[in-house]
Amino acid sequence: MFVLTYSNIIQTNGWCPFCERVWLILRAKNIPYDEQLISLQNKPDWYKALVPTTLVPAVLFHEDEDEKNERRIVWESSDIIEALDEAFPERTMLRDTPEYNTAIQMNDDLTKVGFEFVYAGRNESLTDEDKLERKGKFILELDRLDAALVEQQEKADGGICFRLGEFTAVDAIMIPTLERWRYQLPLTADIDILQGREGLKQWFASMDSYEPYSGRVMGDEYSWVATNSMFLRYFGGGEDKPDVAAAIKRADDAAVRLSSSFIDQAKDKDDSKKHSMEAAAKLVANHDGIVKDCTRDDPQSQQHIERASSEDDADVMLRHVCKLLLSEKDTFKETNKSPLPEITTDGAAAARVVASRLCVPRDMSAPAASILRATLISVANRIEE
Ligand SMILES: N[C@@H](CCC(=O)N[C@@H](CS)C(=O)NCC(=O)O)C(=O)O
Repeated sequence: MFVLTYSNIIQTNGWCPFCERVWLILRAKNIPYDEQLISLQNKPDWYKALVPTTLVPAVLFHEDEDEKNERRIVWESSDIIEALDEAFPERTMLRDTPEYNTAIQMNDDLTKVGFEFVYAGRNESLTDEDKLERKGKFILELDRLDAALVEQQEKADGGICFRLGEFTAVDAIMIPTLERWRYQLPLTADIDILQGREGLKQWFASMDSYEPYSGRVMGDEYSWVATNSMFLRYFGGGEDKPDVAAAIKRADDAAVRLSSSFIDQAKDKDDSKKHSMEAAAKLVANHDGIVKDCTRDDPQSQQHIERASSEDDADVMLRHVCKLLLSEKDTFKETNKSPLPEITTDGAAAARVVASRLCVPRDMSAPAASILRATLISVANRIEE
């Protein structure tokens, strides 16, 4: 068992950086695992009984070979990573070297000053000068990391290069927070962490091309932008403050802008059938939940997105989209050729809602979501023709 916080129901947007580290390492080490998703707002009793801290992630190791059937539960992401290296030593993720320890320390320093800067808005006692000072410290640490990455990349002489050359636990530990900052800070703090930082840019390019990350764990720009207003409501320091309200509006507007180009965004993405199949499988497994979600009249999140009204049309639309995704042929070409089922324009509205509600990596991988969103919008456009 491997526990992730993502809820299968489309209502919560769980990102747990600690789960993501473990998830990525499981994939990088190619360890077979089952995942169990739990709601953090309403943790199941079995989980509370099993994990003393009740925090996620936790991993249940079980060995069925030789009928030993040993079961061992490990929690705390750092202990889990260590236990995974012990149990599966073929491709270790931890390193006992000064370079590794320095990289971990540098990341600790960066996240400390980064969160002190990001959450400064919540602290009423801070002056503008204090906030500026926090920003300065953050920028300094980002530059320090960038310089270390450039140095590493120079040794590697171009091509794929992780924090210490090859992929290690330090990359898995770094990526969840850096990914969030990459997409959210341009909106919330007017900071593009990649701007002028070639080392960081190269590192992201290496991560983006690393399948254990990009094939499932990676979040995408739209999901971070679309959930930004939720983060701001929780952690921004109060919606009543004009700058927080303005940031929420900026985030929602940016999400709407991005959603208007889902088809274009999918054009240069990996559109292999594997990803269409993944999207189709998710639509089938969660069909009833998705129909309800895109037509509900009391939405709990993304309330600015107007929901569709007919469950029947949503149902017909989703079945059609699923058929397109499952077809042997190119999904987009099929979208334009295949006859549309009998459906009203409310089916188009439902398709647009589902595309805007899809959240990565909660619901599926980034490549699968990219194909699904583009297919939904193409179908919506055809219905409205
Ligand atoms: N030190 C822990 C931290 C885990 C943690 O804080 N998980 C959060 C989710 S990001 C959690 O379970 N929160 C639920 C709660 O606080 O009840 C680790 O590294 O595993």
